Amino acid sequence: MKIYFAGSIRGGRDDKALYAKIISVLGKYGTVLTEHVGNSDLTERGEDGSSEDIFKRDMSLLEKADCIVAEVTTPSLGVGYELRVAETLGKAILCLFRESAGKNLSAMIAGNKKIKTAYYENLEEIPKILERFFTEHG
Ligand code: 6IA
Repeated sequence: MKIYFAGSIRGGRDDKALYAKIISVLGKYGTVLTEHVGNSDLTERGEDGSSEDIFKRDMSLLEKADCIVAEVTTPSLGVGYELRVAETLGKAILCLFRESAGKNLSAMIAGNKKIKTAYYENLEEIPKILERFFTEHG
């Protein structure tokens, strides 16, 4: 199973530690193609390489992936874009939204029947959510 994990980068790095933890749980189910999303050295300022190269590489990884798992609590244009591309490519899609953060989830995600959205409060709930998703889509 090739898993594309998506999480905010230029949209804000407040949840980067959480991304790293989710990526490590995802390792149980397959290969995470995008481990860099959890890299604590990666900042939102964008001095991290050519945008064109990043775009090309990520779109090619997304094509190769079997599914996409996105942590969507911190809103990110890039993550939203990736989700739409994944939908067009017919990938299985799981979004994770942390209700306790007090943010509002876009209706483009919450209202989309092609996207499974799991609402959670804390990290301890993630293994169960992933187990359910990969049992259905494994
Ligand atoms: O709009 P955002 O930057 O928040 O979009 C975040 C999404 O875009 C993530 O899910 C990533 O898949 C993708 N993305 C954004 N920036 C990068 C990036 N920067 N590298 C890979 N994917 C990215 C540089 C990384 C580096 C190791 C040189």
